[in-house]
Amino acid sequence: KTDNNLVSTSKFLSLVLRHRPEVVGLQLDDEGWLDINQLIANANERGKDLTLESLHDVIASDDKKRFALSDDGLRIRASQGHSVTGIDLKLDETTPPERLYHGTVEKFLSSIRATGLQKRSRNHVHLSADEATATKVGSRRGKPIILRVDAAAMHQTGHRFYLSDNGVWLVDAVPTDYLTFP
Ligand code: HQG
Repeated sequence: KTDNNLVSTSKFLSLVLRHRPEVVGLQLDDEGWLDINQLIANANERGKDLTLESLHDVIASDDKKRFALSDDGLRIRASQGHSVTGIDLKLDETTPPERLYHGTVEKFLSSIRATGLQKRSRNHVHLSADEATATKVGSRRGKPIILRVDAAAMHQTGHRFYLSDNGVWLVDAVPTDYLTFP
């Protein structure tokens, strides 16, 4: 398998498992899982080349470990990044490190200063544990701007933090008071 195939399969899985399971005629269960054999069968029916092997390749090699298998190996889900509503990943609430980071771009700053970080189309605001990761996240949209989040203070005042299986910090929102702008 070439990297191109893996990337394209990873993008397809992100689409199905985070945003639009209906493209393969399926619904995620309450915790975001899909049955692997059903996913493959339905994808194949719709002309999408997907095999058990390519699926396992992507799970193992994906650069951000975006997908996880259930313990019994029969189901797959995205570890974070969902916009599908009504699912609960059942992540444990976790005490965050003192500081977290968010990578964004200039054009969003005035809005972020006004309303804080909001989840927009996704189910959570995504925060990074280190500036290098936040820089990569911001770079997807242009010249990255890194905001620092006072996670300790947020946590102390009762905001809940969740850590996805692939190391992304998830919160409902970050009020401006807890943000430091560059
Ligand atoms: C911005 C990737 C205006 C926010 C990454 C961001 C991540 C606001 C955009 C994951 C705002 C939302 C998520 C406000 C936030 N006003 N703009 N009040 N609050 N924004 O893609 O964090 O490769 O939903 O700064 O690694 O960029 O897909 O979130 O620019 O983990 O696996 O609104 O996506 O992972 O964009 O990225 P997104 P994100 P994957």
